[in-house]
Amino acid sequence: MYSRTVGYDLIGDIHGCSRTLKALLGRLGYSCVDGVYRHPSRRVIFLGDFIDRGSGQCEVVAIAKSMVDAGTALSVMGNHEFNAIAYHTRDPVTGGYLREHSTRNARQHRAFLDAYGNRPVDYRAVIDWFRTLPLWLDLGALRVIHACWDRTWIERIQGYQAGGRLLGEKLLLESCRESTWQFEAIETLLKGKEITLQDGAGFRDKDGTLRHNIRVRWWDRTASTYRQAFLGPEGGRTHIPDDEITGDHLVEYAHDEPPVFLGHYWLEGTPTVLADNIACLDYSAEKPGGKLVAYRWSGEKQLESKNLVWVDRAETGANG
Ligand SMILES: [Mn+2]
Repeated sequence: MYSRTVGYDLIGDIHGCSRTLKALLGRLGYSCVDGVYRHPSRRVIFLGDFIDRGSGQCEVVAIAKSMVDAGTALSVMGNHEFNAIAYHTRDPVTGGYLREHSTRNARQHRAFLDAYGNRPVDYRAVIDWFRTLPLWLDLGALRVIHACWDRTWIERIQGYQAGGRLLGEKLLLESCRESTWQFEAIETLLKGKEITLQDGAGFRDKDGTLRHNIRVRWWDRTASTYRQAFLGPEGGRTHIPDDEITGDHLVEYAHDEPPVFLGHYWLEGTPTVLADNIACLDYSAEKPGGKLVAYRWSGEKQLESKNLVWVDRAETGANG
């Protein structure tokens, strides 16, 4: 059925914005037939982070899951799906939840918990579905991961799980214990490479939380200061010290490696590719001024900004 597939449309972090998602699928030429969005010759790859924040939690999950089930889409896991699994799952040893039910964690997860509050069966089914999402996809000519393609961690997980790229039971448990290598691996792959600012320097993030770590342009050999290496909303950059970076912030990703697609980084402004073979498609779909962004990939080795397609949040209404 999909032998005629000529390309993939990669879609960034949706965060419960169902109207924006439907508008973007329409713009890309997908139509809903028998309850499943499909395209005559293309498939979607979702970059994860379907949930939290927006008002269309259940509908976003339903659209994505129906597409994956029908083979009209693939998807990787985002850090919000990982957190949802850990929030739901108990540690078999301590009996406590793998992700603490603290006020802060509950607040971050509120829209999702509320959406499924009266639907415990659906809630469990969604968590089960999240557990089927791979941590990365390597299709040969393109790669997909939520935040950072770090081959060292990818290979270590493959060794640990006999090649598996799913979140196995052991990996889930170990990655929720902060002193383990599995914790470090999942942090890097799903939440990005972070470095600590010098001398206790800090900045306030979008939620007003004081942070001492920044997410970095992990592939970028030209970035030599903390401010240059910062990867995130432009508004945050001016708060980052322009001091030389001490220590290592790089993950090797050569210019001749296959294109890799990322979500995660809350970018702002006009979407552009980050490098010839790296594109981030997270443009803060749920924030005022945000966009839901796709890249129409048709086999090219060198990514081009002209292949980016998006829907402004404002077109579909607040929180849409
Ligand atoms: Mn996200």
